[in-house]
Amino acid sequence: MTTQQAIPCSLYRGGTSKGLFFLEQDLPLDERERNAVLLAAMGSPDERQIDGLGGAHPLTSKVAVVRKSEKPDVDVDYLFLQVALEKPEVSTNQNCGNILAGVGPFAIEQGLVETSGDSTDVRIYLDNTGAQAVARVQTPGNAVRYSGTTRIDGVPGAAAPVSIEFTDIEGSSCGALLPTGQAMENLEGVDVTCIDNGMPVVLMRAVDFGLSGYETPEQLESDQTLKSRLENIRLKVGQRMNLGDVKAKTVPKMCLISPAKNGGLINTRTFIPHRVHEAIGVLGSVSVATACLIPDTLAYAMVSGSLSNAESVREYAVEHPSGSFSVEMQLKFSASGVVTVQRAALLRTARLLMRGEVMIPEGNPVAIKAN
Ligand code: NQM
Repeated sequence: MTTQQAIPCSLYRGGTSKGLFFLEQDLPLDERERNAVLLAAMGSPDERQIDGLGGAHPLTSKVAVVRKSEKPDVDVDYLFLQVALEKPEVSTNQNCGNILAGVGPFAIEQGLVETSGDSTDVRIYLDNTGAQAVARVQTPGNAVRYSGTTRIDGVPGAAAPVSIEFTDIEGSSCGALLPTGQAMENLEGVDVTCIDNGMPVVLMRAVDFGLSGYETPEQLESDQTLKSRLENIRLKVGQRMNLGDVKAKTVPKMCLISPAKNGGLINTRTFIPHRVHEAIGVLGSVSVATACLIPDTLAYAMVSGSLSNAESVREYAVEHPSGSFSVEMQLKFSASGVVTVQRAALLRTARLLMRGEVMIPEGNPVAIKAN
């Protein structure tokens, strides 16, 4: 017996992130109460998250809430929540493609989706922005298979692939692919490209900050002058990207770009937005790769020459601190030179790490800000 509140949940690694997965029916309906439960489950606010299951980094302080969908041609609805570390804040203002990789396996394990042979396609509605994805999960013998030979940079070892395909993610948070209406502009004395192909991202040249672009996340995080310059730009550009006041928001992401070193398209270091990503987000890399294909962006100038105008499906590798991230994109070129991304697909892996109940202390305070 326990006097704590026990709530069923699963812990998954999804791509290069980790988070708690809940069925919507197991959480309070009231948003403030739900957020209070999630903060307690993670152990926030506390930078070490010592009294909860969070991993003391934004990439391991994530939550997925899943329910059976009532929408046509959709199996499940997925709401992503970012639980802050140092503040009592839970935010729903962004998608997360890494955590998305765990949604298909979770939906099957929880009986929300039936398996259909050796692999099962799970059609997922991303509640945060209204985007849609299809995740293909390995299900031989009607069970989710987690082991396999697929390797992704940023995760040791190999696992079963979860392939994910997105359609129609242009402007998912900002309303337009180039939300400021320009491919490049100068803000606070720095050239920037603002783009949203699934994730709002601001691209800047690393060299414009006196950096090579190949620094480690720790080196960048310890540079307070850099961080405050980036935050200053972020707060201004957030308004221009139709995101409103972004002070307490996790978007836009701030991405320093430099030429690729290992045969990829471009090299990146991404602030998400205050800590530096050990790799790069899924939709974040789709946005960066897309920027590389649009004439007049900062990224295009850095990669031009490596692209062709063929309307074909191609893999684009975005380099990051722990390797590279491959995005397969299908492009359409209009006569006037406008490029549209028709489809983006990529490979992740995911693994169920724990299934059980998370304990919420009695008298858990409800003093929460929801964004
Ligand atoms: O861009 C981190 C992650 C992400 C987001 C972040 C992500 C995406 O790696 O789709 O996956 O940018 O906050 O989990």
